[in-house]
Amino acid sequence: MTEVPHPRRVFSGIQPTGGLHLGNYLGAVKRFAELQAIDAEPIYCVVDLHAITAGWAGRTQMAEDTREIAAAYLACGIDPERSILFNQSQVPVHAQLGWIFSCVARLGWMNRMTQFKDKAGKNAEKASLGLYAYPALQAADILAYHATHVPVGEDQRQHLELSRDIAIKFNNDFDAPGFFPVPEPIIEGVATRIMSLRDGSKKMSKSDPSDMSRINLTDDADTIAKKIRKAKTDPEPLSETLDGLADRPEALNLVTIYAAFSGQTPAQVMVEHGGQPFSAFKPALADLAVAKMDGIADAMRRYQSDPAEIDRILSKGADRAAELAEPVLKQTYEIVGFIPRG
Ligand code: AQP
Repeated sequence: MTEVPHPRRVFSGIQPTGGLHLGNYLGAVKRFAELQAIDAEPIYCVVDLHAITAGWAGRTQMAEDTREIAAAYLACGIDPERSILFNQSQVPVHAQLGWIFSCVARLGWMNRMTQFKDKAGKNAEKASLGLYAYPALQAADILAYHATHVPVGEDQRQHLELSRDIAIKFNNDFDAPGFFPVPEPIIEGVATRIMSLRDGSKKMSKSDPSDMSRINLTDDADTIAKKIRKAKTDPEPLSETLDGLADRPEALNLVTIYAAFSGQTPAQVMVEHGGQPFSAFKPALADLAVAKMDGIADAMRRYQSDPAEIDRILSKGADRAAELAEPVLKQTYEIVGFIPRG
């Protein structure tokens, strides 16, 4: 087989395991929307198959959570005419290719995944096989489209490396040089790891039991301002320079959020705000966050009030996604030597 370079193609996904927060927005979705100006037809997926790896929210909740993520994508500027927007379970290729990749990935690789260790906790024996195999399905999500670039937050770096290893090993083991591209993560900007507002050592997360730990995309202006006002900090004012925040993760997190919203570097934020007490910096950050998130919660409510329209957008996106993924699966089966139905 001759190696043909793969054209650039962007793919990323978000699990419907609860509403999106500021970390998902600054680290992922805002970037997804911006990439529409650079990339033709990026693919953005609501990865619902992944959402049952760590438990089931219930039938109604599952569908509502899926629509909520779709509404968040749309409200944050994903345009279904310029991007392919769909939910994963509508395109069976993901699961079919995921099986093949489960046979390519090595147990030793999976055993190193820190996210499995974090999510399975102390009782790993009771974790699902799906949670363990999750990164092989994630590789299938990406490679089903021969995607070459994957915008994600820092927490996904290790999974992306595994996707790269799977692509390389499939190409080698099945004697198909260059068939799957080796995808590159896009982990750019200052906001690739936004931390909890209650604990600067933990990332902001949907599954954190404390709602005060995160700013939700559905929060109104008063709630956003209150959460920033109450964010955990130490009693000292901001240091004069960024170096002075090295051992102050909560303060550094607030400066990082300010930088991400204002389009500055954290060092530039310190030129303007260094030395300020939090009684001055927090209100400035709250005003900025409220202004920059203005309209997102309202737009989400508007989309969510019309679930039939969301379902229509997802189905149309799934048709287009299937058009791209099915030929890749067909070629993969041929490479493996599976006999097709006559
Ligand atoms: N705190 C964060 N800072 C920057 N980026 C983040 N992402 C998640 N948290 C942060 C990025 O958002 C995208 C979607 O993530 P996901 O919901 O599919 O999975 P996750 O990383 O597991 O997100 P959560 O909030 O932590 O969910 P739960 O609590 O369900 O595990 C990804 O690109 C991710 O990097």
